[in-house]
Amino acid sequence: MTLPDGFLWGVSTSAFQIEGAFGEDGRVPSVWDDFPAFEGQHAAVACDHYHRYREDVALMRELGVGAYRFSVAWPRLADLGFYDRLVDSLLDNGIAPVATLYHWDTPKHVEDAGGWLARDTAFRFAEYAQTVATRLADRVALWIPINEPAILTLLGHAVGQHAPGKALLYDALPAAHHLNLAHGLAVQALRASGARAVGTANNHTPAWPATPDDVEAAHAYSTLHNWLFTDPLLAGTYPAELADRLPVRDGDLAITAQPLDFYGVNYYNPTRLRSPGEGNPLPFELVDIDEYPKTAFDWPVVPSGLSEMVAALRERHPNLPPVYVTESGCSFGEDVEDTDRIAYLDGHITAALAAGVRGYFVWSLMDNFEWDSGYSQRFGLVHVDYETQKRTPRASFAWYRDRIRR
Ligand code: GBH
Repeated sequence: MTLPDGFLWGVSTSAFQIEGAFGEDGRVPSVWDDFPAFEGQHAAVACDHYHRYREDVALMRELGVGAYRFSVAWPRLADLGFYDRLVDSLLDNGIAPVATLYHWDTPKHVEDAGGWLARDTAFRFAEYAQTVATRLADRVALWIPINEPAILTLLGHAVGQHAPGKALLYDALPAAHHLNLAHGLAVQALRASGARAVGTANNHTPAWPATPDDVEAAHAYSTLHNWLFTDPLLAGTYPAELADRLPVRDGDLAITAQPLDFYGVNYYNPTRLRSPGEGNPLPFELVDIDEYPKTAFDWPVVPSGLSEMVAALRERHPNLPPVYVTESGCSFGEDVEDTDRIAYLDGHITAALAAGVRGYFVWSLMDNFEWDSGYSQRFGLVHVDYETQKRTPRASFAWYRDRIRR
């Protein structure tokens, strides 16, 4: 199979999950700093990437990736020097920098001023985007303003499993609109500062009805998880069934629908739904998918879900820009002989290529702080010993390197 011209092989990480260095160079606290995680774990050191980035870039060079997707920490706005050095080091090693502006680490002072439930946060975010772009736009290849607004809305604001820990159910929906608005304003700011290519990265999941009677439940879930975050960006509309709950003002949907150079899909697994039982305030219930193998997180391994999802996106949005898989990966045990991860990646890369995507980014370069699950879940091509900070490439690292060479 021949790859499209300019196909990008990459790896992804995010600032909060790897950097550590909480108190350094003027970093301010974020909503995640003290959010409860598995066994009281926290990310104050994490992979100490802030101090070890040269070693990590050297690993990526050995891996042979053409691109590295990282995120800039909004809490580090006062001193962006680290990202300057990181970007230069990537370029010195022939790796294209792909920068996400925001991967969930909201500064605490922004949250205290209302966070994503406040419209004003979208404008504060655009100012932040402008500052980062002024500093890095001459060297960053691809920009992603916001990582997975769907997960931030649903887990962070509707059910409270992620920071900022709000469990507002449908009252979380204003956050979705403010995130979509922030995306559009940031795209404008990035372009005004000379950004080369701007897109997005959202989490998408095919919604499978458990039985023919559950089609409505699956539709309701897909509307909330998928379409609430694609329609305003790609069509300048909102799904009709949610429109009443969104604080949209005149002109907002022209802002959210900025033309994009690419569309990033973060894919992990499909979701199975059934109609809600009595007393459930939501129009669906999740049902276990048990006819596939599972990862350590218990997520079903379904490579075909990736091609199915890309097809669904193209069907709903015929103007969908070129697609990159901006995250795909799995958590398995600590073992460095990770044949299960190799099988996972092999299946998902095959599905991605069949779907005609323009790039594939493995989540993740190395084991890292998995949000509320702390260090208990390992997603890395590289094993990290959190006592010594020693990095050890797993078998999947060598496999991915060979796959890229091929
Ligand atoms: C991404 O989110 C994040 O961008 C990244 O920071 C994170 O480390 C990575 O994934 C791994 O988690 O239990 O079957 O219902 C992923 C969002 C939300 C995707 C939960 C899978 C659960 C599936 N995930 N979802 S299931």
